[in-house]
Formats: sequence, C-alpha cells, structure tokens
Amino acid sequence: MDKRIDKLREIIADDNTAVLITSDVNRFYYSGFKSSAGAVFITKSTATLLVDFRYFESAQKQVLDKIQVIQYVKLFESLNELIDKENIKSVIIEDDDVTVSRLKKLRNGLNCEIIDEFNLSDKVLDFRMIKTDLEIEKIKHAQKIAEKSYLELLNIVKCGVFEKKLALELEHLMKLNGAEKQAFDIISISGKNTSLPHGVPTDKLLEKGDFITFDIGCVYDGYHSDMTRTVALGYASEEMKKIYDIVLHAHKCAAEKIKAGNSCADVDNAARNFIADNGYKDYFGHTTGHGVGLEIHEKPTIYMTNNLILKAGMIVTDEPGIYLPDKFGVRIEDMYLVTDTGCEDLAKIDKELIIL
Ligand SMILES: [Mn+2]
Repeated sequence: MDKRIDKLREIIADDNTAVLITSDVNRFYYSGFKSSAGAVFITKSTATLLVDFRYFESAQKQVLDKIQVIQYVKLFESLNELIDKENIKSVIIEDDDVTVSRLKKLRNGLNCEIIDEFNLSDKVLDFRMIKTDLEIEKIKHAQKIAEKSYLELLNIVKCGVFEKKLALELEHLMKLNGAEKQAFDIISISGKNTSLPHGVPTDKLLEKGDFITFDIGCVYDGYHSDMTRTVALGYASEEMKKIYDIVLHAHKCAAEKIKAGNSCADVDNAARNFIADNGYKDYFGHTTGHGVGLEIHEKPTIYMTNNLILKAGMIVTDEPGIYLPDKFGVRIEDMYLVTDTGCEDLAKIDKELIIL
C-alpha cells in the first residue's frame, strides 16, 4: 500500500489543520488522477479530491483508494463545506503553486487561516525523491519507449537530413510506441551546434564528420525519462574520439559513486574531477545530474555544493559533458536507480561511441 498520504499527514500539526494541494503535478501525485483543474484536501483522517463536471466521472474510476471525490461548481464553496465539516482552523498551501493574487483570494474566500510559510512545496519534493516500486516501473517503461524510438530513429540518421526533422520524427515515434508526450523539447543537434549544451534543433543539414547529440525523453503515465547519446556521422576525428572517451569515463566515475549513503557532491565531484584532471575543467559548466520523476527536473541536484545523502529508491541522472565552443560537444546521460549496494542503470543502450 502506498504511504504517500500518510507521510504527508505526519507533518500536519493536528486535527484542525489541513493541506490544500493545488498544483497539477502534486494533485496527480496524491490522488492518482490527472486533470487541469481541481484540488486535493487532506486532513489527519480524510482525503478528498475536488474536481469539476468535466472530470467527475473519470475521477471516480481512477482515484487512489480511500480518497473521496467531490464535484464542485464553485471550488471555494466546496472547500468551505469541508472546512466546516472537519472543523479545520488552518490550511497549509503549496507555496510554489499559489500566486500573490491567488493567495489574496484564498485568504478572502476560505473560512480559516491560510498558512503560506510552511515550505510545503519543498517538503513534497523531498517526499517525491524516493520512488515507490510502481513509480520506478513507470519511469523504466518511459525509458523503454524512448530507447525503442531512438533505435528506430537511428535508421533515418544520414547526411542531408536536417536537425529539426530528427526531433519531430522522434516525438512521432515515441507517441506511436506508447508515450503520452515528449518529456521536454527534444534536442537533436549536430556539428558545431553540439557545443551548446541545450541547443535547439535547426534547419542545419547533417554532414559527414558531425557529432550528433540526442537528448531525449518521454512521459508514461505522468513519469518522465531522460537520456542523452552523442553519435558520430561517417567518421570521428582523433580529437572527437578523445573527448568522447573522457566524457564516457567521467560518466562511469560518477556512476560508481551512485549508491545509498554517498552524497550528491560525491557523484558530481567524481565526474568533475576526472574532466578537470584531463584539462577540460572550463568546458563542463553544468551540474552532473538531477532527479527525475513526475517532472523532468526534480530533487536532488547532483552538484558539488549539494551534501544531500542519496537513498535507495531515488532516480538520478548522470550526464557530464565537454563543450568546445565552435568545435563540438559531447554529453552522455543515463538515469540510475539508487540502491543500497550501488545503482541500476535504467538505460539499456550501449554508451560506447558509435559511428553511423
Ligand atoms: Mn537530464
């Protein structure tokens, strides 16, 4: 049985305090139901999903166990009914989701105190770092779809194809293979454009001797995947091979540190130090990785300043890169599931350099 609501209840002060979940992502996390509007109202003993007419029928079928579903016409009126019925004196809100104007409306509209200084958003992100078995399965499935699509895409990678076409084809393939949508704007860049870590696909045609960087991911039942591969077209120069080897080794150094009990800084430093020792310190300017889940970038950040300790059940990326301006760049990324003894690589595609 999933304990996510129980964990949230542990941080609720007393029977007269409730939590109001309003963001799309956390409504889904706590109710199991995806919608573009609504709220989840959680007290020490009850949990209620409030949706409007458009969602009521499907919500009743899809909602997690022990959550009652209410159809509202006016959200505040329904919330006030719950507040009165449950004798709630204060409601904790999701601070990252509520705008200043919305906060004013909540204060004017609800018959209780509104608590905005609880750092609820951050606390929920902390809970979300540790994935349940079912969440892990969904992320693995999203990764599987992305991999299958990527391998199919490689069949059309050749000189004369333009970068944007690769991104479009990949989105198409991922959807055909069962993805809900792409996890972010796909990166498919080539040649000199690969020196831009988050370059945007252009009309540039693929040429012999290009590196091509694919940063790809999709969403399956709300959960994201993330993977980056850099491949060469036709041939790779000695310098390209050298940089590729350094990045691949840095990636492996970081992966060796992904283990419950090690810190995020341990992982980042492993990759960063290896790149620095090889003389490319200034050409790796981003973090080594990040958590992945209901959002593409979640806690924890894998960076040298983050002393957070990794725990089993976290899923983090390992994605060092070296970017040489006006020349080329290389990034190699996989997601890893943290375990007590080490980690599990969630990507099954080889990371050695391939020349198409
Ligand atoms: Mn990533």
